[in-house]
Amino acid sequence: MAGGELKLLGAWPSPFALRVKLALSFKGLSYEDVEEDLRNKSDLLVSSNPVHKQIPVLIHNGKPICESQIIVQYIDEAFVGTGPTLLPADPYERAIARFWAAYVDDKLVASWMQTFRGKTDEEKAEGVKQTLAAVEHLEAAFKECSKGKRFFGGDSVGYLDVTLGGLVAWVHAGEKLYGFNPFDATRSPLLNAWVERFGELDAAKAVLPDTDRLVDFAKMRQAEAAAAASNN
Ligand SMILES: N[C@@H](CCC(=O)N[C@@H](CS)C(=O)NCC(=O)O)C(=O)O
Repeated sequence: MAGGELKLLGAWPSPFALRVKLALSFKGLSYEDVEEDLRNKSDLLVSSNPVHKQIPVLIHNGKPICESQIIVQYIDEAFVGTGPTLLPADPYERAIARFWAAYVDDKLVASWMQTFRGKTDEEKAEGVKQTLAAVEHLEAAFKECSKGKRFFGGDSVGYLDVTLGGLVAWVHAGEKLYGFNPFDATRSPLLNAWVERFGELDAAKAVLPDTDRLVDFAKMRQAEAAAAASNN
């Protein structure tokens, strides 16, 4: 069912909400952008995603869709003919793109978060190790999927570009905050160049938040966590 009303329940720093915003931006779809307060979730969010109560949720003509990767796939399928197609047309290539998209969340995001949030230096160091192992696989995946072209999707942005694209602003913020860029030019030259190339696209620039704003947000959250810990 193409067309109709689109409403996105999100939170501006969320890489998962950014993923959905990127898909909508590349497709050229307009939508109502609803900023959720995750400490005081709206009734609409809770009733739209009663299982996880998480953002992002896309509401299309009153019907909610949850989970960022599923939302991006839905957008691609429900708005065929509007903007570029994100998922590969070939079923095998589509399966490969979905495999790597799942890998991004299961391995890269999970271990990268541990580098920020690990409770001890050992936990953080293990996070760095696992992140770099995931990046090594993703560097090879870029080579395989892009076939020597500019994006995972080939000449233009595809599903994996959008999936990983939600993290691009955090790559820059994380580097500023902790001096750690998982996609550094020595270990992963293809992904390092891809991060820059992706961030330069107009449809991405329209959506990705400013690095300094993310840095300030992360520092504020760290200060709150430190204050809470010292009160316990
Ligand atoms: N697997 C989910 C992850 C979504 C997620 O982690 N959302 C976070 C914000 S980044 C959230 O809503 N957190 C609030 C909570 O868990 O209570 C997706 O891909 O959409």
